[in-house]
Amino acid sequence: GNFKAGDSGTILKKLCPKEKKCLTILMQDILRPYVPEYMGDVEKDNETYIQMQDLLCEFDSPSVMDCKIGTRTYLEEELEKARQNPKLRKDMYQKMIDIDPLEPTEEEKLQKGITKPRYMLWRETISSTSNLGFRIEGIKKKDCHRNNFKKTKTVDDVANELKYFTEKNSEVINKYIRRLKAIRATLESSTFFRSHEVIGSSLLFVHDHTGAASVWLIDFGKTTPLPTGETLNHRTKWVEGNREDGYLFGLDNLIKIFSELNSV
Ligand code: 4IP
Ligand code: ADP
Ligand code: MN
Repeated sequence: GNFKAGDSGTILKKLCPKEKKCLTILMQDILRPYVPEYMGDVEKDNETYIQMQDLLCEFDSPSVMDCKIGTRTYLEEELEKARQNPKLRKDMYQKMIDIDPLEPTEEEKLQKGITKPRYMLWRETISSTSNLGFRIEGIKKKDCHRNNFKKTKTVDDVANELKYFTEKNSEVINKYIRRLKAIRATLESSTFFRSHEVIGSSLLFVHDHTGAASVWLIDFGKTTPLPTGETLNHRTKWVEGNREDGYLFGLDNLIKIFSELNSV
């Protein structure tokens, strides 16, 4: 995969230039406390890796949840590319029919392939990405890994998964809510955030049985700087060309759903 063990307290992730650039800027931004510390690059087996803080190392058998934030999961440039040169992806066609054999059109069935934006857009609508602006990608607990959240869509679906993840531990839930609100306030005044289209990035939730709990921003492989002077508000609806990503729309919803867990 993309990861290798690093020196103690660190992990190695295959270098992606876009992500490296983001982490470099983030080390000087007010968001720094909310992202893994970036410690430079290392070569291993003829591959370059970025070395970063292992966010799990302070926890004792942590439970981990990855939520992909935003209403859009592909770059505008991928849309443009698919229009110029529509490459048919057999793997994505296969992933589609594994979930819903009735989804492909007659033409797609003949081609046995679909474009990447076709797949990504459909994935957004069957999950909570399009309606809530985030989706659960995976939950890992002591003896159970799950990543079958492709059709987790409604507020109730998500709330049920959050109850399973937190086991309704109110200390943990309250720490998550406090941290998410601090992240939101920091995002709203971050220079980095204002000036980047944040696509495919996740919030990583980590807690353990001692009641320790925290959240970090991870995965900047598709996070893209805007042209100088341009900014996003991350809440406005996306229309092609405005580059909005719905990140704060998603974070608002996530905070709301976490907050309602306490009152039921
Ligand atoms: C995956 O779809 C994820 O959206 C990946 O995003 C994406 O990688 C893959 O595109 C796509 O096939 P499923 O989750 O439905 O399997 P992420 O890496 O954020 O999980 P990209 O390359 O867009 O980051 P391809 O083109 O890599 O297959
Ligand atoms: P990819 O680009 O392959 O999707 P991510 O950066 O999203 O990679 O990371 C994938 C998973 O690896 C996350 O869901 C998380 O469980 C784990 N991970 C990523 N970064 C860290 C980190 N700094 N510390 C601990 N675990 C991490
Ligand atoms: Mn990821």
